[in-house]
Amino acid sequence: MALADKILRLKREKRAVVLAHNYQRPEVQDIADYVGDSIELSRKAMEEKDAEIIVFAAVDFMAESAAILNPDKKVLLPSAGARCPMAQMLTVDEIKRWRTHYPLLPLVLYVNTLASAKAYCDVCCTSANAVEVVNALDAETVLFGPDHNLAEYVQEKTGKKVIPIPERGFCPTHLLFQPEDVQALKAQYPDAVVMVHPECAAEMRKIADFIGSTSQMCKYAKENAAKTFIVATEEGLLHRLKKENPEKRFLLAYEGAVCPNMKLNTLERIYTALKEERHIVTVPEPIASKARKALEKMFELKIEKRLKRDNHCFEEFHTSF
Ligand code: 5XR
Ligand code: SF4
Repeated sequence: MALADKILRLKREKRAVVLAHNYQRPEVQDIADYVGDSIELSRKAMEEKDAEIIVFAAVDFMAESAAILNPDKKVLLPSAGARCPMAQMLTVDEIKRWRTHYPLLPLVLYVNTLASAKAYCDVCCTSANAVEVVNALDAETVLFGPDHNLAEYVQEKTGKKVIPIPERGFCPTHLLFQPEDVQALKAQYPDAVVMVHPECAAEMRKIADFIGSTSQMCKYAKENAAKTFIVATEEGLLHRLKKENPEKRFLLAYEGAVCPNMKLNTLERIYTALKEERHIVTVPEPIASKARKALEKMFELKIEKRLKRDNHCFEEFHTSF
């Protein structure tokens, strides 16, 4: 029996759900119950009331968030080595140091942080809602970590002062994108629309037609009439974009833009993880409850804002997140 079929059978037997991040290998996305960004996936897991096991095909911090938001389920990370280097860049000691310097400023942490760091922040954000979260805060200056490019983007969009902590936290994969590669593709496809992830450097944001998270790119590509898109984010997203929009053309802005940690989750590892029920991701109390508060605050801030703007769009909040 093919490996994919073996996984599907085991999944049914064990009442497991496989969630795959947008950056997973195509064959992993294809056997998953849901494909999305980490928070979308964690929320999907919350809706799966009958599921006992969640196989979270992504990296460490994403599985941690799923475990925090789904304390009654067994969350498995198929590859124990799948760690996000950006999340490693902000330690608790570093946070404490900045907190001592700026005791009165709110600390906003991108979800790309470990649970131990989240436990020390006031509110979390994703790349999809960072601007809204910072806007909703009653403060003109905020501490923001760990991605300094996302911090800079949020500063531009909100007009608030956004202090990056650490000073230069970054995603090694998104920093590979260069404007010259996009310009070369543009010369070949002059009508192409350029979509850029906010973890990319400022020069990339300047040449973007659209800046957004992976989930926002999917939405934008579906709704935009253009036929060709140049995409500056991890290559895994192109599989989903092509699948959802078979009549459109998607070009990766730089062929080497691969997150090696995301790619550690192979079908073989997913099968073994499910069979042996490993590697179980747990977040000890009280870290989990503090981190959960910061995640829940993010959901609340966004709800309040939406409700203020339009009383009818509560549903929209859930689907567009
Ligand atoms: O770079 C990432 O880790 C991916 C991503 C995304 O756009 O999917 O930036 N993840 C964050 O937005 C976390 C949200 O789920
Ligand atoms: Fe981390 Fe970048 Fe990989 Fe996302 S793409 S998991 S931020 S290293």
